[in-house]
Amino acid sequence: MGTDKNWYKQAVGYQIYPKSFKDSNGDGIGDLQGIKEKLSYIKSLGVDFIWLNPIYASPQVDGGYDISDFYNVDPMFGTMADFQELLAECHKLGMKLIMDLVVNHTSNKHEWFIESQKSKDNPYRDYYLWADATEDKMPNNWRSFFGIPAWTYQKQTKQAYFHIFAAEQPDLNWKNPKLRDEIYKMVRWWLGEVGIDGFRLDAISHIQKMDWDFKLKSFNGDDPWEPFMNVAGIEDYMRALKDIFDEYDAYTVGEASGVRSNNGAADWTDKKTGFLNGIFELEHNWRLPDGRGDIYGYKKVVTRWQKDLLERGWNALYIENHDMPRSISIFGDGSITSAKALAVQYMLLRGTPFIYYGQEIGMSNYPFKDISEVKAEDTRTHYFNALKDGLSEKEAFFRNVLNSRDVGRTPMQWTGEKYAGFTTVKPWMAVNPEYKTVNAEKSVELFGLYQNLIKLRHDEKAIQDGSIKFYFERSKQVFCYMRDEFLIIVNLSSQSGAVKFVDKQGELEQVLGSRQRTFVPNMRLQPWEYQVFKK
Ligand code: TEU
Ligand code: CA
Repeated sequence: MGTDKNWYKQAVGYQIYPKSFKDSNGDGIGDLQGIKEKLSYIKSLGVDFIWLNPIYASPQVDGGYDISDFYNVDPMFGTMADFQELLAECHKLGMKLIMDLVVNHTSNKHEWFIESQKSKDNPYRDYYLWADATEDKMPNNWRSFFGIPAWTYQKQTKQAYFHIFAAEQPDLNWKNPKLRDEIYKMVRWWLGEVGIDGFRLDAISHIQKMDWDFKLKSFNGDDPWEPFMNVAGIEDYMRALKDIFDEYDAYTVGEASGVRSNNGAADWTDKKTGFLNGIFELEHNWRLPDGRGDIYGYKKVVTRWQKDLLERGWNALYIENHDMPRSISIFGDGSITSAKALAVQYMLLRGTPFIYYGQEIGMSNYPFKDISEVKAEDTRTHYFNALKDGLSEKEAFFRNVLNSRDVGRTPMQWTGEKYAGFTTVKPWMAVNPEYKTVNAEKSVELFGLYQNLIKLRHDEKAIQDGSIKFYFERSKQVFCYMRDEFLIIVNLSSQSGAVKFVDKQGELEQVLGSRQRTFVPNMRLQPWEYQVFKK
């Protein structure tokens, strides 16, 4: 699809967490036919493509990021035929569809790993990373992102296998050419045979590891992840992937933590020589001790990425995803007014914006009351680790549950009816109690604003790949930038704010605004006020 190689610069993506979008067959779990039913809703928002979180066969230890068969859809979502229907319908509506590509690891129930475990000379042994160990001495002291050691010991061969997420997610050995060929074959199958339009590459900066004797300097900050963050040698694997993506004209966006804005990001996303069409930075997700998003920190990170990728490279923009709490809850004050300001400030930056299902109607964090309500393994581990580390129950709950990624994975709120119109039975995860007032039928204003922002991006060259210049960088609350002839001003605070332009702006006309306003160099902004002016 798509002959214009630059289409993604004016495009907007919509991310769907399939388990929570729409249940079509009354088992309480979202599915592919459910998504198909709702395509016209997605289309009406104006987006250009959909990114589906994993729908592959999976034991669901990590929300589908533990894949047991790359070539099949998990039965709870439907069949391959359902998938083909969904894809065809997307294309008919002029939307593309991309899928998660999870190739840092598989499930421990994948047939490769089942084989690999059997013996040291099994043909699949080197598909994974094994090293000599004893029950109480692991090959090194590296840690997993999920708060556990990065090694799991197996008696029968007296070795341990390596995993940077759950123990049920053994890491693949990219140094093995046979493994790489299997991955490349699978990538070709989805792009060529099935015909999807591209991938969101999961945890891709981790596929290369340092030698096992690398010693961790500390367990704080970024250091514990250093041995598997964008490690030298990864370029070769990325280049090989890129060659395949090009054959199929695929759109690709990477989750590439550890690739720095000023060192790597431009190379990874350079139009001619890069590997991917864009990458998500993960730095802006850092939170204040009270669990809130850090507006000033967010501004600084985003501004730096925008500047560093101005000459070369491309950003992928987002304020929510399946790993983060809802933006209205952590950056906003819970009001739709704040959700609107959050929408405007990021949708007009340079890059390809993504909207996480429900963000367009102002869905907020699920108010968990007790750890027993939490199913997600990693959240539970983090919570119980915090208790072991001496935190009070209240504190551990606050840090690791109320601000965990599960609070943003609740069923989509379609209507004010029972179960929010998502399903007809008790859903796999509770519906947010706010659904009677916050749902797709009620939230037309916020939805309408997203439509307008998407339209601006589609229509205006300046918003697509115009330049960017920042104002008031030291302001703790006002985010303000110029995209050629467009001036965007957003007050990201429930306090009023002020701006004072010293350089001459000339005549400006209002394009969008939370209230009517004539541009003057000195303006007092209302809480969460947004304005878009044009020269
Ligand atoms: O997340 C990966 C992820 O967050 C890390 O790779 C990240 O680099 C690190 O935390 C940086 O500090 C992805 C998915 O989005 C997530 O849902 C999965 O659980 C995970 O990969 C494993 O597949
Ligand atoms: Ca279902």
